[in-house]
Amino acid sequence: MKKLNIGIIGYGFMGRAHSNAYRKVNHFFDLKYQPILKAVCARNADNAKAFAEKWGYASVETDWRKLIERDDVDLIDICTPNNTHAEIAIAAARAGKMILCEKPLALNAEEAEKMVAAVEKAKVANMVWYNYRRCPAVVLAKQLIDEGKLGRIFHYRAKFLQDWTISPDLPQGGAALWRLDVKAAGSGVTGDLLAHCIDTAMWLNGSIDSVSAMTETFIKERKHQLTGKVEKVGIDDACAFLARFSNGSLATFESTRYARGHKALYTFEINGEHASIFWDLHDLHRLQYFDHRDEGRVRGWRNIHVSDGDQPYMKNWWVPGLQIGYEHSFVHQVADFLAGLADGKPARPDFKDGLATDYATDAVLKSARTGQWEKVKKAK
Ligand code: SOE
Repeated sequence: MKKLNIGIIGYGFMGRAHSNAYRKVNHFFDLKYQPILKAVCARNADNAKAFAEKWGYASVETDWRKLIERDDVDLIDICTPNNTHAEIAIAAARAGKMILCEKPLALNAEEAEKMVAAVEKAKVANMVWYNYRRCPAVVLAKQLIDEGKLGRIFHYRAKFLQDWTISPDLPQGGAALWRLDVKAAGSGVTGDLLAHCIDTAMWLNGSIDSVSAMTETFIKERKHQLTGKVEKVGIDDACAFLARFSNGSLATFESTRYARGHKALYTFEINGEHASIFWDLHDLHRLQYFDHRDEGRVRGWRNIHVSDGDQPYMKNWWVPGLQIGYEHSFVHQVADFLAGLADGKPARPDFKDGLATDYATDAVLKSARTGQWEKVKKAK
């Protein structure tokens, strides 16, 4: 087995999710590559050391530039706030490193274009962590659509609802709260949550042609954790948009962090000529499927428990009936990345797919400003 030395930057929520995936992947998937946890990089040396000990990283760096210069690191995994992705990724590509980057790829499409150009010039393997594509039930949805089971698609309906920023006392900026600071995040729910919905939607239903959006910032000012001052809030707290897909189907997308009672309610429903499907992140191992071609007397929504060996990824886990969860989507993404390295068929979403999503989120934010329908640029 070939060793693939990982240098991870950032040790927050995603640092843990990715590290867990690197540690587990070879226990469950037969692969030609093995990730080796070489180094974790973070500005705070004590925290980085504690993380390295907990997860088994062999060394610690406090400057990402040093990490990128290291000959014993093959792959840079970027788990830092959005405003740092472009600079790190472009430098890593120039140093010839493979790059796995957290979503969204960049603050905006302009930055993302430079990242795509850098990885293409350096010819380095690259991928963006849109992990929900790797939930077995979502992959089953993809299979059903690609097999034509739904027929012509008329509607796509997606939502991502949360409720964690309702309090006006919640500060913005700094550790854990950078998602509320527009300088670090680029946008609010559009780049953080709708980007997931858009990535899945374009994977399942093709490219988005145009969008018409509205956004709102409900809490206009919040104390900034780093400056200690009350500052204007620049992110969108909520966003809803209409979309036309290139295949002619119509869509609605909605996201908010102000839906009391919902923590991470990502759902999508797709209605086709023959059949419909529905998926819900809170019940992620299930896919609901309605097929109009079933015999009338027994026709109805099927609630498919995706845990059988002939369903996506499941032969690698337990026995039929025993489900898996959120963290496994990251294990699957690493498994597919490593398999792609071995067989020369790179796993996706790659940086170009990440750019396509950034084009869509840029168009959504533009439409919210102009009040007009906006065309979505296509990644060439
Ligand atoms: C925000 O709360 C967040 O953690 C996103 O940043 C993730 O991408 C999403 O998967 C869950 O919610």
